[in-house]
Amino acid sequence: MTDIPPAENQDQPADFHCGYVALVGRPNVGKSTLMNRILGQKLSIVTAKPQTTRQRIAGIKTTRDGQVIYIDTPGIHLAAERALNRYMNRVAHAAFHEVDLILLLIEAGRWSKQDEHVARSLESVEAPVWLVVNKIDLVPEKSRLLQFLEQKVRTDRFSEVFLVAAKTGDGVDSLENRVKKFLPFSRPFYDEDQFTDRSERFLAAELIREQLMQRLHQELPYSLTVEVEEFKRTGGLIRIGAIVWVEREGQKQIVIGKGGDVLKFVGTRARQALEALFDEKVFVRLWVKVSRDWSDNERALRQFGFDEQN
Ligand SMILES: Nc1nc2c(ncn2[C@@H]2O[C@H](COP(=O)(O)OP(=O)(O)O)[C@@H](O)[C@H]2O)c(=O)[nH]1
Ligand SMILES: [Mg+2]
Repeated sequence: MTDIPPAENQDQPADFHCGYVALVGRPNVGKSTLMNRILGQKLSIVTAKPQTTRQRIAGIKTTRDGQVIYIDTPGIHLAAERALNRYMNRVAHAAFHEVDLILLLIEAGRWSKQDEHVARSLESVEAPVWLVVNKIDLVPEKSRLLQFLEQKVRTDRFSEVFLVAAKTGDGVDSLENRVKKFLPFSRPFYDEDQFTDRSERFLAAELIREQLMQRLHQELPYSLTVEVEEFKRTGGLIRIGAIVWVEREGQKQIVIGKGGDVLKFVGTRARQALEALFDEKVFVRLWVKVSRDWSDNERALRQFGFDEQN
C-alpha cells in the first residue's frame, strides 16, 4: 500500500479502519447468530424458524484498530406473498447498496434455489461479495465439505471464501480480522461504547418476539408482532409494557395459553433476556390484541415500525 494518508490528516487515520458490512443470505443460514457471535452479545434474535429477523439491525464492533458496522438483514426469500415479506426483501436488498462489503452466508452442504437467487441478485452490486460457508460443524469431514464446494457452489464468483461455524465460533476470528483490514481507513462513525443503532424499545420488542416465536408453532410465529407501549426507568427498574398483536381472534387464546401460562412463560423468559442485555432489573407486562391480517396491511405495518426508513 503506497497511498496511506499522512498522519496529520485527521479525517483518515492511517491506523484505524471503519466501514459497513452486510450479512445477507436466505432465511436460516445463521446471519443473526454470526453477528451475535462477533459482538459477543445477544443482539439480534435467533430461532430455529426461518424469517425470524424482519428488520435490519446494525451491530457495531469497535476494537483498537477498527470499527466494523455489521448490518444483519432479513433473509431473502422467493415466495413473498404478503406485504410484510415484500418489505423484508426490500430491506435486505437495500442493504446491498449501503455497504463497503457483503458477506453472503450459506449453509455447509446445502446450496438451494434460494441461495442461487440471492447470489444472482448480488451480481449487479458494486461492493465486493465474500462467501461465508456457515455451520461447518454439521459437515465434519473436510473432504465432503470441499466436494460440496467444488460441485455445488461456483466459488469463483466470490473474491474470498471462508468456512465458519457461528454457533461454536470456529473460523470467526479470522473472518473478522480479514473484514476489518479490508475496510477503508477512516475515523469511527459511532462512539466506541455503542453496540447498535437500534433503540432499547426496539431491542425489547425483539427479545419478547423471540420468546414468542420459540414457544409457538405453525403459522403463529409469523402472525404476531410486538409493539412496546411503555419503556420507563423508575426506581432502579425498567418497566416494559408491550402488546402482542395477532391476526385473528382465534390466535389470541393460543398466545395467552391455558390460564395465561404461555404469556407468563414468555414474559419470564423475555425478562431474563432483557435483564442480561440491559444489565438492569426489568419488569415485563404483556397484552394480546387482534389487528386483522396486519402482516398484509401496509398501514398496520407502518404503525408497527416496519418503515422503509428503519
Ligand atoms: N449447527 C449449527 N447451527 C447454526 C449455526 N449458526 C446458526 N445455526 C442455527 O441456525 C438457525 C438459524 O439461525 P439464525 O441466526 O436465526 O439464521 P438467520 O435467519 O440467517 O439469521 C438457528 O437455529 C441457529 O442456532 C452453526 O454454525 N452451526
Ligand atoms: Mg436472522
